[in-house]
Amino acid sequence: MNQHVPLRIGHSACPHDCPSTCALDVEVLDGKRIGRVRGAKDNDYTAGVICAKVARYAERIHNPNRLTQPLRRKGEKGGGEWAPIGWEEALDEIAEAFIKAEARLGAETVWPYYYAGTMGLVQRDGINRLRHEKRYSGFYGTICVNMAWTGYIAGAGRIAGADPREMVKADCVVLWGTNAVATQVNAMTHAIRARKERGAKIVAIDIYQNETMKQADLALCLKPGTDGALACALMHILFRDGHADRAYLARYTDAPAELEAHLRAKTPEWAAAITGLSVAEIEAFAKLIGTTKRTFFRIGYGFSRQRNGAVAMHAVLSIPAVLGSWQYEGGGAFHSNSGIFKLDASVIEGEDLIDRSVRQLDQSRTADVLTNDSDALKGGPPVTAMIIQNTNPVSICPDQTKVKAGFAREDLFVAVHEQIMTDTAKMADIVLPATMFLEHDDIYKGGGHQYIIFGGKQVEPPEGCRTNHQVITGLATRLGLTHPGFFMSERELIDDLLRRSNRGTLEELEEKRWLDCQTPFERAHFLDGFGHPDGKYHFRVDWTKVRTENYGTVGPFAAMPDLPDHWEAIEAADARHPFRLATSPSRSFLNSSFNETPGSIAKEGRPEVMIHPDDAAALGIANGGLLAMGNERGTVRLHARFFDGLKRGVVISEGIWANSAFEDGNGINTLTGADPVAPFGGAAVHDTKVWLRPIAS
Ligand SMILES: Nc1nc2c(c(=O)[nH]1)N[C@H]1C(S)=C(S)[C@@H](COP(=O)(O)OP(=O)(O)OC[C@H]3O[C@@H](n4cnc5c(=O)[nH]c(N)nc54)[C@H](O)[C@@H]3O)O[C@H]1N2
Ligand SMILES: Nc1nc2c(c(=O)[nH]1)N[C@H]1C(S)=C(S)[C@@H](COP(=O)(O)OP(=O)(O)OC[C@H]3O[C@@H](n4cnc5c(=O)[nH]c(N)nc54)[C@H](O)[C@@H]3O)O[C@H]1N2
Ligand code: SF4
Ligand SMILES: [Mo]
Repeated sequence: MNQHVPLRIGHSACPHDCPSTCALDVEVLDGKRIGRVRGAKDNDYTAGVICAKVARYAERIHNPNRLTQPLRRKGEKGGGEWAPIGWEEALDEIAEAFIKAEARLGAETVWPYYYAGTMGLVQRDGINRLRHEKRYSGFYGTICVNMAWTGYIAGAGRIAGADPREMVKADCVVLWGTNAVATQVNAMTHAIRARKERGAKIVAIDIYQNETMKQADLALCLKPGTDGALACALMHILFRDGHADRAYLARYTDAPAELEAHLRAKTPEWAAAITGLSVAEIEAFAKLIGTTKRTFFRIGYGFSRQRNGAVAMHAVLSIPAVLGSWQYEGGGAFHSNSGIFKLDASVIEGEDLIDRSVRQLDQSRTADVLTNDSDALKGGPPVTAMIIQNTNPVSICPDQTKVKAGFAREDLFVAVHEQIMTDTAKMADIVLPATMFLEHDDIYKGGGHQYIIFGGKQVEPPEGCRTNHQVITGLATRLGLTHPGFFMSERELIDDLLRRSNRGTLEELEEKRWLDCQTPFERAHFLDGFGHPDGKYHFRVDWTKVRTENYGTVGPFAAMPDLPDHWEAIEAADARHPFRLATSPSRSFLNSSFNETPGSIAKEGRPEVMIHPDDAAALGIANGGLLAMGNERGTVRLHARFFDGLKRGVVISEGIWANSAFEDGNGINTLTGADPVAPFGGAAVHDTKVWLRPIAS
């Protein structure tokens, strides 16, 4: 192999579904191969630091297992037998299948299905242009952010917050329900700088002693699904001890007196019983934030993946409002910056063609949609044709047994455009090989920061791979579509997006590499008003009105608390299912991505479940022993790992392994539920009751 003398350093952005969206410097070895990938030093958010799995991206992009040839299924679905076919033939067959399905059952029987395997706006969202022009069923993408964003908007009115770089000016950084060391390493970079430079305290709140908790000065390990209780007790203490900022509350919030009265019963003793924390732990945390004006709440997604997640998010976000932390540089909260960019992607997405009467099918309920549940189908026709890009539902969607049954339906035609032979690609009728990000052009916006970054093509793809845009335009031509976006190149679409958004041109962006879209301090800290019409932070919530775009009304609205609270809606353990399972992220995989790369597999080992040694002893489970873990949805077989950094009755299985990595082919999502989460849908992947049983070897 060519010994790593880079021809040049190429510039890009990490396309993966990670809040960090790192600015990258890539060693380009020749026209086809890359060497090391590094974080851009001159980007002040990335600050030269990226995760190990992307640093060794060469092993993913040059993986011998990459798909490079369109394939047609031979034999039964999922049987693993394929015939190579040409690209033109493959696209012809997909277009024909779509036309036939539509003729039989109407356009809504076709479901273009995509998610955030790439976060590039052109390659990820271009599929919407196809579906809008054809009036195919819409994709209501709920699996990741729905509960979190609903809870955040309920309080703050929009998805934005303090400049994430301000964390270095904080005197206390609270990492709430995010395993930042694994899932967004840059948040850690900035938090640790605050500790080094200002002696800031780092607090982490999670349900096990993960790598982030180990780095914290104060690590609070609570029971899953009890964050709302902790938040209420903290606010109770802040009012009790005179640390609530009454002047701020009067000016910037809707119902401070009501909140204070409501919190009177939410004592530390009350919360200790619910959370499993000690009263002393709760008091110590409250004292720290009560006496530290510059407290920065970095609020993650993890704790929102519970059936009470939206309520919990709102309760947690209410703490900085009680403290008035928003007034200070280095204070306030940050969850996501999705609300600040205001990019006009109307051409990429074909927005001029949107027909709002077309049904939206809920991603989190894929199991029900594909097994013809009439509620999930909204009374419309079954789904009988799909094209899938950038997602791996047979692995990552809840209620996997049903998902598999859906994909096995003989009357369902599925085309999967993928980089590798995933669990989903295995179930396809046609498989199309996809480019990776360094092989195509795209534009990215930060979730965890405020930059727009251009990611230009650096190397030629393997012969046979095509971009998402090429596939979508290839289908559009065959379907006779006319939207101008189908006749533009990727670069033209990016340039158009920038110009429409008053963000300059592609040429300018290419030269600058990134654009800082940070809003001014006053706005980022909501000092010019929160995002509601009255400009106030809302402690009082009418959950029916939180989201205007809502395709999955679930409720139960009447049961949801209208002030910050602990809501008992989780899947509580019971006599038959004495454990609560969370499927927390692994450091070396990114959802199901990288679970195919040798370096990541070596680091993660094998599918395991972490269990408290005392629980294991009571069940006769040996360390490393094979066990069955199950509930009414199904059973998985994996190995036990003793771990005393979690509460008894809680078990953790890190990472989304390929289904084939499990002893019986059932992946971890066999156990998780596809029931829609309140109030507008989503997947409670960390909220699952299970039983465990040793398997004699
Ligand atoms: N290495 C790696 N990085 C990733 C990902 C990955 O899979 N691996 N996934 C990417 C994606 S798509 C996303 S959305 C982000 C998500 O990143 P995060 O915001 O970090 O969210 P999660 O990964 O869901 O979970 C974070 C933590 O929440 C904990 N948790 C679970 N239930 C509770 C609870 O009830 N209360 C509290 N306090 N904590 C709880 C979990 O144990 C976990 O440690 O990360 C992205 N980055
Ligand atoms: N049990 C459990 N389940 C979970 C979670 C959990 O924590 N626990 N997390 C949930 C969350 S937060 C999320 S966001 C989802 C994520 O679920 P997915 O979106 O399915 O996950 P990814 O692994 O990020 O990406 C899927 C695929 O996109 C492909 N891909 C990447 N780039 C491109 C491209 O340019 N073109 C094409 N055609 N394909 C591409 C990759 O090869 C990969 O196989 O999983 C959810 N499911
Ligand atoms: S996966 Fe996240 S941390 Fe790793 S390089 Fe990509 S954006 Fe950065
Ligand atoms: Mo996600």
